[in-house]
Amino acid sequence: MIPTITAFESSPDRGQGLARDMRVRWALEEAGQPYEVRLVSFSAMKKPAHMALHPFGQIPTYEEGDLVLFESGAIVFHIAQHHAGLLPDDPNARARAITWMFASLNTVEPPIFELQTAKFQESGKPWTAERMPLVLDRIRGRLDQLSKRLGDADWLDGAFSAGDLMMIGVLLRLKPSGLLDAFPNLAAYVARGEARPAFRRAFADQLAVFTASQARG
Ligand code: GTB
Repeated sequence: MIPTITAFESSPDRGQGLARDMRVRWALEEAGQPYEVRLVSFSAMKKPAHMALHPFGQIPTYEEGDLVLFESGAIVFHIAQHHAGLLPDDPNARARAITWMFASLNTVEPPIFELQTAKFQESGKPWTAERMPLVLDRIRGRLDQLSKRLGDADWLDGAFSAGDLMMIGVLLRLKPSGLLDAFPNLAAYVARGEARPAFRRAFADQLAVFTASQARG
């Protein structure tokens, strides 16, 4: 059964691949799994039909027969469990790859999310300028730790896994900030992810949504 995912109808990042459907598209491409995309507007996301799929009225969602999932991490995990190529067979290596998935979402993404909040939701507040150095320092602290762990390895734990896919998906959100530039091994790690054919196909598909909507005007 071909799954259907949801993505933004008009991409606020102009197709840079920063929205979280990109992780799901990438995982499906790595798995060689065809999929369909249903585009949703911001208002449709909050209507009952979409809220029935996603309790928080967001993208991405994933529908496959009777199964409906939300949360990019859970969706990528589901794909990785059911298709070869994203999780190692060895039980311990598999558990470590899953650990990296959680680390990306629970430990690395939160300070990065704070930056997005400070920039976009709190930009006009009188305390934003004072808060920003703290937000940036917390991100740099996490990047420093991650950079030391990665060292000169290609991937976080042996072969490329869903742990890398999620971690790179999270780090990509920092690209516009330039913060990764201070950590050349992390910048190279992200670039290695972006160079994967599956990433490139996923990126092209989500970019096409933006270019099509731009052409329509
Ligand atoms: N924890 C959930 C997950 O991992 O799936 C979070 C899902 C989420 O934040 N979805 C966002 C959404 O639907 C899109 S990805 N937002 C609409 C809403 O909440 O009403 C976040 C995002 C949005 C836009 C950009 N951008 O344009 O740069 C980047 C990331």
